[in-house]
Amino acid sequence: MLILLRQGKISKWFSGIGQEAISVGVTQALQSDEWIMPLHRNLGVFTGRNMPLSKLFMQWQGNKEGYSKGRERSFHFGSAAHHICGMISHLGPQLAIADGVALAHKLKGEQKVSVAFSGDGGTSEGDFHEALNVAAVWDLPVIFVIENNGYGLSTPVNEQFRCFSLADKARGYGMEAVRIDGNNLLEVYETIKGVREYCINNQKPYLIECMTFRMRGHEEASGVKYVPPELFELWEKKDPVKRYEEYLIETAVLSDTAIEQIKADTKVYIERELQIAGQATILTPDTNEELSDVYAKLSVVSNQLSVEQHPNYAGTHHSPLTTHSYSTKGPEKRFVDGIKEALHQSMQQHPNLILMGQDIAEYGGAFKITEGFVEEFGKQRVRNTPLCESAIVGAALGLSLEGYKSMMEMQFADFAAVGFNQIINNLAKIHYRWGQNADVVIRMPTGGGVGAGPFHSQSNEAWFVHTPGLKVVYPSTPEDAKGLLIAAINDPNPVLYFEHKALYRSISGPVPEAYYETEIGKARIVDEGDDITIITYGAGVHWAMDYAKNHRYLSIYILDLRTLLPLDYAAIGTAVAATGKVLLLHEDTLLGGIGGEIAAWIAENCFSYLDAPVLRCASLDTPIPFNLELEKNFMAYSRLDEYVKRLINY
Ligand SMILES: Cc1ncc(C[n+]2csc(CCOP(=O)(O)OP(=O)(O)O)c2C)c(N)n1
Repeated sequence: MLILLRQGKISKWFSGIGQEAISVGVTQALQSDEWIMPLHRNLGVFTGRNMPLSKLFMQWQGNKEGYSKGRERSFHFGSAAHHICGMISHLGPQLAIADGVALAHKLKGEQKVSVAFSGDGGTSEGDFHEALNVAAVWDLPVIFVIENNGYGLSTPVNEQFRCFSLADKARGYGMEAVRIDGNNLLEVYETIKGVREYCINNQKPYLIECMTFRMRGHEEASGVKYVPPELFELWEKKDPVKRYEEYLIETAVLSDTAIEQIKADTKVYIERELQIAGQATILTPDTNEELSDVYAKLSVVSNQLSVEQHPNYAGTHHSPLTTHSYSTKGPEKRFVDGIKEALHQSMQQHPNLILMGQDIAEYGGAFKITEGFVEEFGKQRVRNTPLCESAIVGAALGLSLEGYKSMMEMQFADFAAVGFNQIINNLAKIHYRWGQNADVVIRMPTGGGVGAGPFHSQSNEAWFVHTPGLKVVYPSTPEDAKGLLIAAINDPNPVLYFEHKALYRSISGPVPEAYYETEIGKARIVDEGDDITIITYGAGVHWAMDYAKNHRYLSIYILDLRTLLPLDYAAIGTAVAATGKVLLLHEDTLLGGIGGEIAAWIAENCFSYLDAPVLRCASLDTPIPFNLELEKNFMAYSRLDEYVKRLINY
């Protein structure tokens, strides 16, 4: 690797020289179908799972025939076939994915563990603590392996933490832990074997701190000036490969000549594989392919268990799926009931659907949407979570690796901020990066109007609309609340489902009793009209409808976007053409809101239809305030009349 890097034949990569025994020992001690979440020093995990070197070289050359079609660098890729989950640069988030995989094993009653790696530096991340806590509280068979090599990038451990050993951190969570010599291959191997048995038999997590040393810089360019030279001399003597070689000679397992032969054969193998990699075709960008790989296809169910195969299957009744048409009628239900019915029918439909969230089990959730679910579907599928938003999003992804669907309820959309990294970097990017889907729905109780202040009423949908790989839906009616949630759960991609809290019990409408989908990506014409067009979503739809009702002399075309990512551009175009005067209305603040994006699209694509500038009516560019009068003043609705008049009078 060093030679190839210097020759420019592979790109920047992170050396595990001096730490090989850990990756190799761990991988050899596991079954080949047990998931590993490796990090940047774990080449031995990839080679240990027998990934062809030629394809690995193509990966490091950014070639299309590597593991990520040239989209990812160094070790940031995974392969479901090899049960290796690709890391993201942020390190800590990978630990919770192992929780999710372990939960899947537990639910299926499988005799398996998952393994996640961390460096000593990574143990300072909040994600480390959340992942350990969830694993401990849920009694998950997961092994956390820490490679304590004494340094972060350059930061020594005494500037990283104050506990004596990292194993102590596990004890704080009620988890067993052990510190071992990470440079002794057999010690690593035997420890993992034993710990694996412990985790499976006791259904508990375990932490292993492997003491080791990094013999080279963080990566080659950064050097090792900050490391006292005597440490290299000390650790050189403990080199894991040499030690194992000596052991094999001492015990007469191998002779000097046999070792020379192995080295010669390996060299030939490497050269041959490198040559194959060198013959790979040069990558030519294909924009269509780039765009279409962002999302998993709707038909992708490759790693899904069929309903009947599933251990949770109890012969539940399965209704045929229909697509909702607006001629369909149903009993009057509240918005909140539409959500509840969608979840209930989806739980019956998908025995592999797991619900997770704070207080969602016996308590029924902050908004009582899952009331009664735990009695009907059990604690395994309706899971109270600790206050660990990041780890729960990560666990949801882990469940998806093992063919489960999951719905996570954010208690309030505002709290997605502490799970943000997992959502935008792990869930959103995974399919584009290495072809793995994230079959996860996150419910986001959102919006203001009830005097709940800056941290219980934000509109944060725009944070997510800007992230390729996510889908963002935002119903405004009870029937769409049901149909969009069913569609979101059926969709194999990560979907953020925004539900406006003020609509929960204030809005009612017909909700068909059938199990049906409202198609994601399709807007709805609420009303046709000739004077002006209002394009909106969520609470904005009701503001626009109220306004139209109170101003009957105006003929207003109202478009409910329903999905914000992907947007229904055809419907937007038609709505613009209908009146030539467009107002974008949303509860979110103005700057960087979705209205700006749609206004730009209209300017670019519908200029000839316009009879007035596109206007945006949004909330004030301040945090959302608590006092009801201040909140009213903040809300876009308080300026709606002014904007409509400006548009009409233009
Ligand atoms: C969240 C985050 N912060 C900072 C970095 C930059 N960074 C990459 S590796 C690294 C050091 C990691 O140290 P450690 O966990 O001990 O692992 P090691 O590299 O020593 O194996 C840092 C600071 C990062 N990748 N992610």
